[in-house]
Amino acid sequence: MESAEEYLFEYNGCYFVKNLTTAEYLDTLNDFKIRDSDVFLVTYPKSGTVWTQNILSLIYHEGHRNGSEEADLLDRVPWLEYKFRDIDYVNRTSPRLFSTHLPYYLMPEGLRNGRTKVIYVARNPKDVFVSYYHFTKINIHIKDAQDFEIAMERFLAGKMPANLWIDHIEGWSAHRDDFNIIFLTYEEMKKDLKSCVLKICNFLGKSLAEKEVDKVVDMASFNKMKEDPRANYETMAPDVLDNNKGHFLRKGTIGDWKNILTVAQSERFDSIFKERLEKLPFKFCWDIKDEL
Ligand code: PPS
Repeated sequence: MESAEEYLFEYNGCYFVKNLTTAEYLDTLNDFKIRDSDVFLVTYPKSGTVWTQNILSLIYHEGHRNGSEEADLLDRVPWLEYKFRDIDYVNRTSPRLFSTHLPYYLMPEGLRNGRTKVIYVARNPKDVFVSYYHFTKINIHIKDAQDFEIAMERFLAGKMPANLWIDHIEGWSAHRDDFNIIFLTYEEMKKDLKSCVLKICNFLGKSLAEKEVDKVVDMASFNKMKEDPRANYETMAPDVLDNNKGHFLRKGTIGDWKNILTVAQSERFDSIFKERLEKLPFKFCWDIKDEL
C-alpha cells in the first residue's frame, strides 16, 4: 500500500490527488478570469458537494427539472481544480457554475470582487471522515489505508486532499468578508431542504415558482438522486471511480459515524477539533434525531 504522501502532491501548502491535476494547471487558477455571474460551490471533501451541485443544476436548468436534458453534474457544475471533462472554462457561456475543494487562499484572485457568488457547504467532521473512508474504497486514485485507525490519523493530521477539515472551514469563515459568500451545513440541508433551496435561490437572485422549488427539493432527495444517473456520479470515468466496489451516494445521513467510530475514536476527534469548532459560527448536529 502506498502511503498518503505517495498519492498526494503538495501545492502551495495544500494536498491534491496526483493524476487528477497538476501544479502547472493550478498555477493558472490565480489569474483565472472571473465573471460577476459565475457561481462557485466550495466544500471540504464529502460535505455535500454532489448534493449541492445537483441543487444548482436543478435551479438553473429547467431541462434537468423536466427530464428533457441528459447533461450530468460533471458538465453542469464542473470542478475548478480537477478537469474530469474536456470543457473550455474560459469561453463557457454564462452563468458558469463551478465546484471546488480549494482553500480560500488558492481561489482565483478575481473572486474577491465582492460580486461573484460563493456557496460554502460544511458537514460535521465525524461524518465527513466516515464518508471519506468509504470513498477511498471506490476512488481508484486515492489509496485506501486498510487500517481504519491509520486512515483516521491521516484525516486528523490533514494528510488528505484539501488538508485539515478545521483549517479549511476556519479559513473560509475568517475570510468571509473578502467574498460574496453564504454558508450552509449538510445538517441543515438534511433537516430542512426546502428552506435551504429557498436560501440558495434567494442568494442567487433566482425566483422559481413554488412548484419548481418543490421539484428541486424532490429531485435533490437522496433516493431520487441515487436513481438519477445525471446526479449520482455513476457517469464518472471508470478509471476514477470503481462503482462495483460501492456507490458515491452511500447513506446520506447524519450520525453514521456512530456506527463505526468507537468511543475512544470519537473522543480523539473531539480532542483535535472541539475547541476550534466551538469558535466557528456554524451549528452542526451529530445525529439525525438531534435538533439543529
Ligand atoms: S465529494 O467527493 O467531496 O464530492 O463528496 P460529496 O459530494 O461532498 O459528499 C458525498 C456525501 O454526500 C452524500 N449525499 C447526500 N446526502 C443526503 N442527501 C443527498 N441528496 C445526497 N447526495 C449526496 C453522499 O451520500 C455522501 O455521504 P455518505 O455519508 O458517504 O453517504
